[in-house]
Amino acid sequence: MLFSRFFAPTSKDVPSDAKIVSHRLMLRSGMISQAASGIYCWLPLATRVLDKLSKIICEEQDRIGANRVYFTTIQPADLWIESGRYDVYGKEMLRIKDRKEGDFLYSPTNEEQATDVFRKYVKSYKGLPTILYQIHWKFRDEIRPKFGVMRGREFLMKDGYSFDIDFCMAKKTYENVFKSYVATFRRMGLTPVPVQADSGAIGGNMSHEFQILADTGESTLYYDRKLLTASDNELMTTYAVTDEKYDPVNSSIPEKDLLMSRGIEVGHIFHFGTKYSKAMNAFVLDEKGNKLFPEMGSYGIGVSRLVAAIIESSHDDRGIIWPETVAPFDITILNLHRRDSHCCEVADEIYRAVSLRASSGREALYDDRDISVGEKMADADLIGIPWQIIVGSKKMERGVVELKNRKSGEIIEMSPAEVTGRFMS
Ligand code: 5CA
Repeated sequence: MLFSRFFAPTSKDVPSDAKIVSHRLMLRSGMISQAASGIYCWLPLATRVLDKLSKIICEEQDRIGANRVYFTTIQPADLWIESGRYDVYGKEMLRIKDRKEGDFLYSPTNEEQATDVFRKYVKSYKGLPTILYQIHWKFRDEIRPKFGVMRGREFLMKDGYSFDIDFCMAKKTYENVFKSYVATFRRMGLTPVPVQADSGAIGGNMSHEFQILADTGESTLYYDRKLLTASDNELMTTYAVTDEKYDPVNSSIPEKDLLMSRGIEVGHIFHFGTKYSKAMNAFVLDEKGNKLFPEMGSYGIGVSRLVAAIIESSHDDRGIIWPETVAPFDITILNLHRRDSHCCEVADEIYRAVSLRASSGREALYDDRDISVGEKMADADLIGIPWQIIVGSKKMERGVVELKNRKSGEIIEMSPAEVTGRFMS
């Protein structure tokens, strides 16, 4: 992609109303454009990151046999009246009337709809277990949207719904999803901290939140220091709770081992048994022809919130530092002297070579804009692409270009052939 064609309206101005670093950096790097309070357009850089996150999520969901679907963003109110949640949900739900005065709503979550799809098609126990999931926009009319996309009103969520034959199988599914979430967040360059949680409006009796430690997080966590070194198997049982569940009097952890941190909730999983299957009469027939109400769970990831959470955990005072797996591009090529024909030739050639996807599989953003060297370098650091290939006339006199790692700041001089070779393997 040529930067001269790329829509990334970067800015040096620090937005005064953005209180946390991720919000400031998302605005300054031209990732988002506010449409209304808590409602944002996702511009190209941000869209590319959402796509990278979604791809990782889908690959990990595939591994546990979950099926990707699109439920609807607009749902008929009837489903929610049936489950009993239509009145309970209150003002967070955006209620809509169609032209025939029919009651609809914009999905804040899709338990009812998943249960409805399930009951229409699955009639026998042989159809279990089933997991359906989607990555789709949600709307919750939050009373206080804040911190940009961190707590928005419109946000992108991965939401999954499982149906199992009994509690034992449902627990197994829950554990599989738990492990797959740990793997998912790790692949995004994050260290997830799973904590036992309350299940709130979703209901249920087994629930974990996945938190990312950050001072700007809205949750307060109490956890055993062992959690920081726990193996995947130990993670689920190591003591960690949110402040809603923390009981200082009955805490089983000695004070010296108890840590307290702020965290950003990037995922939340729930087991809620037959709450929805019974309320919505979603049953299958068992081997003997008896009615069986599936044990259900639901599993969310805040995909759009993750973009902000990753920036909170990976930035410096110059800008974003994207982990390689989720970066909007792998490489940015900076042609510092657009009027120097030698620089242009070399930069063009490097761009052609590394962005030929068939051979390199890499995505490159080529900064061919006619702006100052300082602006180009500042934008590259702000946008945070993991590798910068810098082509400048001084170095070219010696036949070298620079390869800079955004994270470490390390710069290595290389010949153009070496640098392309480095990304072709
Ligand atoms: N139905 C379940 C899971 S499928 C559910 O809705 N869970 S949730 O309410 O906990 O939301 C799932 C995840 O979405 C949260 O962990 C959080 O990361 C994200 N999320 C929730 N509300 C917002 C919001 N207002 N803005 C951004 N992300 C949000």
